[in-house]
Amino acid sequence: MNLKSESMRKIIHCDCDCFYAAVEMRDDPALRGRPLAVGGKAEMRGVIATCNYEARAFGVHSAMSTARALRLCPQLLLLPPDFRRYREASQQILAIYRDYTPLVEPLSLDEAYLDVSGLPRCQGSATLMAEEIRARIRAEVRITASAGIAPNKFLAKVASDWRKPDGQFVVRPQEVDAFVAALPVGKIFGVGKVTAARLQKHGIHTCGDLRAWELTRLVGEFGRFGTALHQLCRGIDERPVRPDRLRKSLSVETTYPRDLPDLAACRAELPALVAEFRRRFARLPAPRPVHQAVVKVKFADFTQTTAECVSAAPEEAVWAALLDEAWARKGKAVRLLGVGVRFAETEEARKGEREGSEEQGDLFAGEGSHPAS
Ligand code: DCP
Ligand code: MG
Repeated sequence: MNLKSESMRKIIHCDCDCFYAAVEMRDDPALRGRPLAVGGKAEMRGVIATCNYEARAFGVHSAMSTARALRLCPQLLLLPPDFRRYREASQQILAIYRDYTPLVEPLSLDEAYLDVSGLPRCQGSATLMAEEIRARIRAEVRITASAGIAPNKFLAKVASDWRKPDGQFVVRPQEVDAFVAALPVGKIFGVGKVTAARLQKHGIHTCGDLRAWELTRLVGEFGRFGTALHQLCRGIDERPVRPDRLRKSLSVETTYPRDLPDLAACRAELPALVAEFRRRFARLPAPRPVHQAVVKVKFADFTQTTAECVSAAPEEAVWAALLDEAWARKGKAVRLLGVGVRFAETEEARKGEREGSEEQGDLFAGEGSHPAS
């Protein structure tokens, strides 16, 4: 670890507020002030992609079934997504970021990391730069964004949520330790509900609590992820902002609170995983050609296996066949299922690899994979 370089970096994480809904309200101001969601129809077993803050007051949120959202908020206005306009806004926002620094790493249509270390603008103040960037998004794209400013990606991303909507929050280097100590472990990327519950059983709620576990214990419990946990709970995250980062894969996975006893139970979970995969796919900052479909199965004994096949546009049936193949290797209860794709290798991706890319190695690891719950 290099504490000095850590404390010297200035990372901004920018995230637009209720992005799809904000674009809809911008383009039809009559929609403002009333609860609004973007998503699929309830009759089609649709899901909410996002909703404005008026709808959130009723408890509506992203990934909730539209049927449930309408029960919570019967007057909810539901619009179908229009990705053309969302992509256009996303491009405008990225151009604003790139006016500040070439070190911009988009995570999805409405989210990006910027490394603004050492820039002369705004007297070098990342706080002022974030203010200015947000003011420009408001003026030029006519939606609002929130920002987190911190010495690394992990903390910048957590911080951008702190003053949402239309706000920003700074974690200064000298504040990192106290800020992280108080964070619930669930705020660490890769710690889903199941892992958080497992830690909670040991009396561990916050990152501060987790520091009591030695590295060997964390690695014993969590494998390679244990090493990352050991650093993250101390607020250490050395991942660079990678402007050329091209993901090699996209996947979603779910760890089930109760093991799935047999193949039929696994099959029954597939539609939900595939639907979540498709939503995540739609949010990629840039469309990519698909090369392979992949299924991951982790059995109750924690052994895991993946099955894959070449496919340019996988349908559910393709993942279903892979699931059968992977499950048959052990033929027992399952704790985790994942579905995903690998993208076709492009010249750019090969170049990125030569330059030594970190954090995009495994299909089902790191920031790219999310619990689908
Ligand atoms: N999205 C989606 N399905 C999800 C989460 C998000 O389709 N489960 C889409 C819709 C969002 C966009 O991605 O508008 C950005 O996601 P965010 O998580 O940043 O959510 P919002 O920008 O909508 O809201 P917030 O103000 O909380 O950032
Ligand atoms: Mg957002």
